[in-house]
Amino acid sequence: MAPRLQIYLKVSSAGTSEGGCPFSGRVNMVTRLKVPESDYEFKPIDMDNKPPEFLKVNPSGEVPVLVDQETGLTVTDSGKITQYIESLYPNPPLKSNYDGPAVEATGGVFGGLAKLLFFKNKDEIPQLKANLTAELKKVDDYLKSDARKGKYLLDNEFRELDCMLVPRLRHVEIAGKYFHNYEIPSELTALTEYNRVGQAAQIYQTIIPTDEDIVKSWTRHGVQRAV
Ligand SMILES: N[C@@H](CCC(=O)N[C@@H](CS)C(=O)NCC(=O)O)C(=O)O
Repeated sequence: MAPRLQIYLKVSSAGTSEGGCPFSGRVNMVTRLKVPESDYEFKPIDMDNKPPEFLKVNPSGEVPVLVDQETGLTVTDSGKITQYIESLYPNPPLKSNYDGPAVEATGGVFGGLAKLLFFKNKDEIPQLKANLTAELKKVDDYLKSDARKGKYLLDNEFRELDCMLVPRLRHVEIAGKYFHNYEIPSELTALTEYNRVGQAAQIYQTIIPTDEDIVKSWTRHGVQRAV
């Protein structure tokens, strides 16, 4: 019998489930950290050639998607999927239901990057870069605050919120540089260190996409180099 949880993630160029989608990366890591191997199966989806079986499961065509064969439930959206996994497998606790200041502080990073990459005219690029930096500064401010209790976002364990943020920071780093020559400002010292430690974490190294797959994930949507 197929494993209970069927999890659809974006494919990589190598054909694995570690493609350049930060939402898939979040679910991929949470699954690996919590779910026994016998209970899940990753299904890598080629986004340029979505199989009918996948579109039947999620007609919107977005990844990630989780299908629980035991309950017949289909869950879309990375945040909902990771909460669902946490409800089924409470241990180890990844604090998927955490709703404190780190959520607010980290929530605008990916949107800031997307707005820059999808700029409408060249005149607005400096402002869009400043906006992205302002979002990153919110994370830096939080990391420098007393609310943070360890080397990762919440404490000394790589939690669900780290599974959310680290892949997004990798996109800022790789896509920001490639398309706009944008670099995370070095004065954001706490963020720079968090990014280094987070990307070095074993669980992220297990799923880290190639730079080419990150770039490809944006060019697929028409993003072009502005440098
Ligand atoms: N809010 C969703 C966003 C998921 C999303 O945007 N996925 C992208 C890939 S990274 C997608 O499937 N896009 C449709 C496509 O590329 O055809 C989540 O958190 O899961």
